[in-house]
Amino acid sequence: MAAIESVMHEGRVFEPAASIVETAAVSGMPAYHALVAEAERDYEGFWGRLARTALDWQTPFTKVLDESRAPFYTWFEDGRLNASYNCLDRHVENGLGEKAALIFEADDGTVTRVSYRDLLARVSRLANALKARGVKTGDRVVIYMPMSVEGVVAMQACARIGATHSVVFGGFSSKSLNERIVDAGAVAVITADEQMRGGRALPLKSIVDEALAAGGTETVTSVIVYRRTGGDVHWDAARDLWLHELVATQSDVCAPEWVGAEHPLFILYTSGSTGKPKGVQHSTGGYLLWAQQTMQWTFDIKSEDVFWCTADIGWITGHTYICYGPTAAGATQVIFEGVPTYPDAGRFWKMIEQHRVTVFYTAPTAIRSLIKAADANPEVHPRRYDLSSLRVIGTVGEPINPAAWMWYHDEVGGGRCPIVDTFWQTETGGHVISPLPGATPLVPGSCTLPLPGILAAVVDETGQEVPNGQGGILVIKRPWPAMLRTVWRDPERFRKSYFPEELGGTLYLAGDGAVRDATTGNFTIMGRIDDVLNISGHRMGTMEIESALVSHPLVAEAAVVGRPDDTTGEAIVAFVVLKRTRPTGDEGRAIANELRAWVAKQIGPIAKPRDLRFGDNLPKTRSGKIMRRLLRGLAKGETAPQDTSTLENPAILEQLGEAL
Ligand code: 6R9
Repeated sequence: MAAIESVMHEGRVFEPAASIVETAAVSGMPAYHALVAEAERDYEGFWGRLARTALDWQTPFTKVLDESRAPFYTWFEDGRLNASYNCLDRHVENGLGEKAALIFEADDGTVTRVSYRDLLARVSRLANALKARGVKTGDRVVIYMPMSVEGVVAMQACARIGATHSVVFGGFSSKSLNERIVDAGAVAVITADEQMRGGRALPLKSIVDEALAAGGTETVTSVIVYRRTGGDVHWDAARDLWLHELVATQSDVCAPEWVGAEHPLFILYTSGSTGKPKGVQHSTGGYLLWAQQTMQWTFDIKSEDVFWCTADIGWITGHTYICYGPTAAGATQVIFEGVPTYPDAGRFWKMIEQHRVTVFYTAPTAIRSLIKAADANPEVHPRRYDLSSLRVIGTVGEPINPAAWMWYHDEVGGGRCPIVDTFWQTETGGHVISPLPGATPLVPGSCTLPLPGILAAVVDETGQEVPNGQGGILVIKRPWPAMLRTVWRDPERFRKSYFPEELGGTLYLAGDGAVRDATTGNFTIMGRIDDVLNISGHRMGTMEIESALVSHPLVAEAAVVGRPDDTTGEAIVAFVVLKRTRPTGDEGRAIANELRAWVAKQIGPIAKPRDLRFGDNLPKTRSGKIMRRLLRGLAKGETAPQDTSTLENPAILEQLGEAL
C-alpha cells in the first residue's frame, strides 16, 4: 500500500507543452470535455460517427448498438468490413504503398523495412496459402510465433480470410499451448523453428510437436513453420509445411473476405480467478475502431511519426498496438525481436536514436529494470543517447510508481514529452483510462481520466458509486465497441466474471480496485481485487500456479500469493505442503528448484515462483479455509502476524515464514 499512498499524496502536476497542444488531435481540455459531452448527449450517435470516420465499410451499418441480449452487446452488427483491408489495402489505394509499415529490428541488430505494398503482398500470399490448405472463414488458427514480420503477417492473413486467430505467447509451455489449441478447436498452427532472444535460440516447433502429441488436437491438419534460425526440427510430412515453400507458389493478390462487424477477429487467452485461462473473444468492427481511434487520441499519431510499442504479439498490447492499431492508422512502426538488455541495457535507447522513434510505448517493469541498469552502468544511461526525436511516451500493464514516472519523464522524455499512463485490459480491447497528450494535466502515478465514450466509475460491493477520494471497485457503466464479446465457448463464465449479479448485473467489472482524486477526478489504479497476480505486467492466476504445483507427485497442497517487488511489480510466492516430511536446508532448496522447473514446464517460465516455502500444513480457519491474508503477510516478510485467533494451527506460521 506504500506505493498507493505515495500516489495519493502526489502533488506534482505537469501541463502539456503548448507545442504539443497546438497540433494534437484532441487539443486542450475543452476539446476533451466536448467529446465527453457528445458521448453523454448521444451515445450511439457518437460511436456511429467515429466508426464511420475511422473505418472503411464494405456495407455500411444501419444500427449502432443492440442491447436486447445484454450483456451480450453487439455493435454495428449489419455492417460488413475486413480488418486487413482497413490495415493495408486502403493505405495502398490512398498512395501510401511505398511508406514503411514495419521497421523490423532482429535480435542481432539486422534491420528489415517492409512497405505497406509489400506487407499487403505478403499477407495476401499467406492468406491464399491458408485457403489452399482448406482454412475457411470462422476456422480458428493458433499462432505461436516469435516477434517477427511473419508474426504480424500471420495475424493479418487470418483476418484477411475471416479466420479467427488465437496467438499464444512464445514463452508458454507445450501444456499451455495444448490447452489453448484444444479449447479453440484450431485447424492450423503457425509457428517458427526457433526464436532468438538475447543471443540465444529457443525452440518453438518442438514445443508445438509436444503440444500436438499431448492429444485432443485432431482438428489440426496443418502446421506452418517459418524458418527463423535454420535449427534442426522434427518433421511430420503429413501435416508440417515450410512457410516459405507454401507461399512461393501463391498469388500476391487475395480478395479480402467481407465479414459482419461482430465476426470474431481473434480469441486471446488470459488468466482469471480459476485454474483455467479464459478465451477472450473480440469482434472485428468495434475492436478495430478502437484500435485506430486510440492511436489517434492517446498517441496523437501523425503521418510522419515513428511508433514503437515494445510488447510481444502474444499479449493484447501486441495485438492492438502492433498488429492492428498502427497499421489501421497507416503509421510507420518499429517492431523488435529481442530483449531490452541485449547486447546491453542501452538497447531501447539505441534503437530510439537509430530509428528516430517519435512515440514510444513500454511497460513500467522495463523502465524499472533499465533504471537499475543505468544506475549501475552510466554507459547505458538514456542521457548517453540522442532521444530528441521522442514526442510522446507511454506505459502499460501495471501501475507506475511516481519515482519511475519521474525518471521516465526526465531522463527518457527529456522533460518535454507527455507520458500517457494507459490503463486497459485484454478484455477492454484498447485503452479505457488514459491521459491525452495534448490535453490532460499529468500526475505521476495516475492514469488520469476515462477516454471519451468510456463511462468508468468507482463503486462499492453493491454497485453504488462511492464519492471521489474513497477507494472502491473499478467498473464501466455502459458497453463500448471494443469490449470483449464473450468468453470463447463459455458464455456463462463471461456473464459471471464481468457482469456479476452482486453489482446489479449491468456494470462491467474490471477486476481492479481504484480511487478517484477528490478535486480532479483522476483515477489511480490500486491493483487487482481478484486472485490474479501481475508479474512484470503479465497476468497470472494464483489458481493456475497452484494447480500446476499440486500436479507434481511430491506435492500435497499449495497456496500461491503475490508480494510487492521493486522491479517486477509483484513476485510469486508459493507455500507448499509435501506428501513427505517437510524438507529443510540443501534438500529443501533442491526440491524447491525442482518445483520451480516443474511449474515452468506446466505453464511457462513467467509462472515460476520466486520464493518457495515449505510447511507441515497451511494456515487454515477452523472451517478449513486457507488464510491467504496471513500468507500475504508472511510473503512480505512480516513476522508477527496480525490476528491469529481464528486460526486452527498457529504454530505453522513460523515454519512458513522461514526462507530457504
Ligand atoms: C493491457 C494489459 C490487465 C491488468 C489490469 C490492471 C493492470 C494495465 C495498467 C494497469 C495500472 C495501468 N494494468 N494497465 N494497472 N495502471 N496503466 O495489460 O492487459 O494483460 O489483460 O492486464 O493489468 O491490473 O486489470 P492485461
